[in-house]
Amino acid sequence: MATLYTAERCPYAARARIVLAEKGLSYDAVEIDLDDRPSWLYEKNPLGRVPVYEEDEGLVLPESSVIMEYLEERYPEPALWPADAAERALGRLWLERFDDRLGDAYYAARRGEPRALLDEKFAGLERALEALPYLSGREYGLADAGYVPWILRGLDRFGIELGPATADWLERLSERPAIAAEREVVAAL
Ligand SMILES: N[C@@H](CCC(=O)N[C@@H](CS)C(=O)NCC(=O)O)C(=O)O
Repeated sequence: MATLYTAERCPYAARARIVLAEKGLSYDAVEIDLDDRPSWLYEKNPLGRVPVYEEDEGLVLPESSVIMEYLEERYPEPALWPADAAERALGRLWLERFDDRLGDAYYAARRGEPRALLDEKFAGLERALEALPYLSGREYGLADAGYVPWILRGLDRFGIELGPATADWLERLSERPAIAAEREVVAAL
């Protein structure tokens, strides 16, 4: 049995929760109080951050995108990267450029900085989703799982009105039990 050191309010941890759920994997979830982190967390991740994914066999893995990629390789079914190499590469680019395409603007708005930059990033997502049904291309995948935690949290926090393509995308995603479960986590925060 694996363990996920996690926090319900953490969107990075949500990435790992979503992928574990998509793969149908059981695990122990250890909820970390981010305002009073246990000192032993730093032994698992010197940065003291969640998520950390740990296996009984000894693997201790921080960093949400690394955890997602590991789970995808270790448990290939159901596949969460498209079969097409170019689509996979573009999906990985979404994850690689997350800070630029959404994260930095999200956290700036959370610090109370003007919303304009965040609105611009949502407009960028809308343009991408007008062109293709998923961030990872023609099929749902890790890029979508990698962005949706911030969309779910941003809707409530910033009262964002999604463009039609992004709203449709979110509706399609929400039909997936893994995303519906995360929506419930966010609703209960
Ligand atoms: N790059 C990390 C970021 C993880 C992260 O920032 N987690 C936050 C909670 S959402 C955290 O643990 N913050 C505590 C800190 O930064 O000291 C990842 O992708 O896993």
